[in-house]
Formats: sequence, structure tokens, C-alpha cells
Amino acid sequence: MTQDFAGWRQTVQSEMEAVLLSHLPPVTEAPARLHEAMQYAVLDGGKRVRPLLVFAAGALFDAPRDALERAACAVEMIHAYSLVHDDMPCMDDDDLRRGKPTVHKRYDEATALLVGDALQAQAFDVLAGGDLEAGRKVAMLETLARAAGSRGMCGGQAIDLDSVGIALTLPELEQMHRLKTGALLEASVMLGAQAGKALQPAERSALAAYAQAIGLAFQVVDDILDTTADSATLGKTAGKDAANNKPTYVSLLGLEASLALAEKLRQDAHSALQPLGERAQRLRELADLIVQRKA
Ligand code: GRG
Repeated sequence: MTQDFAGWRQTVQSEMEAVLLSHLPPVTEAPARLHEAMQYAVLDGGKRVRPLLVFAAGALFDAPRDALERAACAVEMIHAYSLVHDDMPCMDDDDLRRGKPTVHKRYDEATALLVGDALQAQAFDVLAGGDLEAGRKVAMLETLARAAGSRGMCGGQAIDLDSVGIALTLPELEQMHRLKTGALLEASVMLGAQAGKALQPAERSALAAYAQAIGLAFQVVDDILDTTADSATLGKTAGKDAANNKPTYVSLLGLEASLALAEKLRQDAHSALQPLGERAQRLRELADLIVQRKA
């Protein structure tokens, strides 16, 4: 590992811009407005945490570059679609995302709906392409489909929408976030690994435990930042959870205990990686990034 973490992160983030563009329909192709809006939703923004997880996990198992790029694009497209739909008036109704007007504000609601639908389809199209053997591709398609569907992200969103103004217990809040946010982060780690050489059972359970810890940590930190950071730093409207009377880690545990929980999950993530040794350093650094991020 020659590059330091900051350099590696910046390289992946800037390379992803070109890779995502190459896997999106061009704006010169009809319907041009929809294709332009898809690019607007995906490009030029976001921390690209999920692609970073794909590449870090893939490097551990010598996964081929093209397969990792496809997996990274696929999860980022699903993530971008979820943000576009979440921002719509029928869900969270937000005007600002990644420091820009949300897709339904910049275009219109029907376009935002179609952008999300088309990005979801495009994600599976990209993942199905390339020259990995078919069995491996099917396993990866299954990982992504399960993480995105009603037993994953969409299910978590449904629980979220139903829980406004309701006092969830801690296990209920955890279950909601494991699905809504954790499932796709976990899938990012597993997709990177699945693109490489076959996993030993111990390696698989180490990665799964790591992925679960960072998936939850990500959401705990998201709840903390919603109360402590401003909209300009976040690139989205801050303070929305409290304004919408949504149950969060901060509303349930308080700020101090939420910070302590995030730190405990960071340590859990590190411990989970022990069987993988030094070569899992990038995954450790990503756990630190997820917990110590400011936006
Ligand atoms: C609409 C099916 C459907 C699902 C929506 C992701 C999601 C589920 C809702 C977004 C609401 C939200 C703020 C969730 C908290 C965690 C989260 C996914 C934050 C945004 O992810 P980041 O911080 O975003 O990785 P960037 O912009 O950096 O990519």
C-alpha cells in the first residue's frame, strides 16, 4: 500500500466521476432531459463512501478492476436513486442535496420519479455487464437486490415513514437503520469481496461483522450531524429530524451517549477485522472516516 489514506480516497473519488459518467446514458441520447437529470443526480457530489468500501474490500481479495468499478457504480446509482426519491414531496420533501437543488426542484416531480426508477435499473444493468463468470455475477446481483429491496433499504424507508412522531425503542430504531442505511453499506463491502477470489467462511463472517458495525455507525453519526452541523457543511437541510419529529439516536439516547455509541461501533469494526490482519488497513481507515466525518 503505497498511497496514504487521504491520497487514496481522493484518487478513488475523482476516478469515480469518470467511471460513473461512462456507465450512465449520454445526454446526447434521447430522452435527453431524463439522461441529463440522471447525470445531475449522480455526478459532481457525494462523499462516495460506498464506492470506497467496494474498492477497499475488493483489494483484499484481488478483485479485477472492471468488476469493482461496476459494483461501485451500481451501489452509488442505487444510493443516488434513494436520495432523489427520499427528497421528493411525498417523502422527506427537501430542496437541497449535495449543496444543489434537489432533482424535483431543478427538474420536476415526474422527472425525479423517473430518474430514480431509471438509476435503479441502470445499476443492475451495469452490474450484469463485464466479464466476471456468470455465477459470481448472479451472486453479486442478488446481494445488491436484497440490500435495495423491501427486506433492505426500501423496507427501512417504509419503517422510517411510519415512525414519524412515534417513540421507537432502541432495538426498533436500530432495526430501521440497519435496513435503511446499513443494508447498502454492508452490500458495498460484500460486493467488493464477492468480485474477488472465493471467501473463506472466517473471512466472510469478519467482513459481515465489520460491515454491520460501520452500517450502524454511519447512521448514528448521521443523526449526530443532523443536530450539530449546519446546512452549508452538510449540503442538505440540517435539523430536519427534530423538525419532523423523527426518532433518532440523539432523541433517544442524547448527544453524549450517541457519540459514545459511534465510538464503540468504530472499535467493533476494528475488532471484527482482526482475522484479516494488516491487509484490511483501508477498511479500518474507512471505519474511522465514517465515525469521524464532519459532513
Ligand atoms: C427512497 C427507497 C428510498 C430510500 C431512501 C437513503 C435513504 C433511504 C434516505 C436518505 C435519508 C437519509 C438522510 C438517510 C441517512 C443516511 C444517508 C443515506 C445519508 C446520505 O448518505 P451519504 O452521507 O450521502 O453517503 P452522500 O451525498 O455523501 O453520497
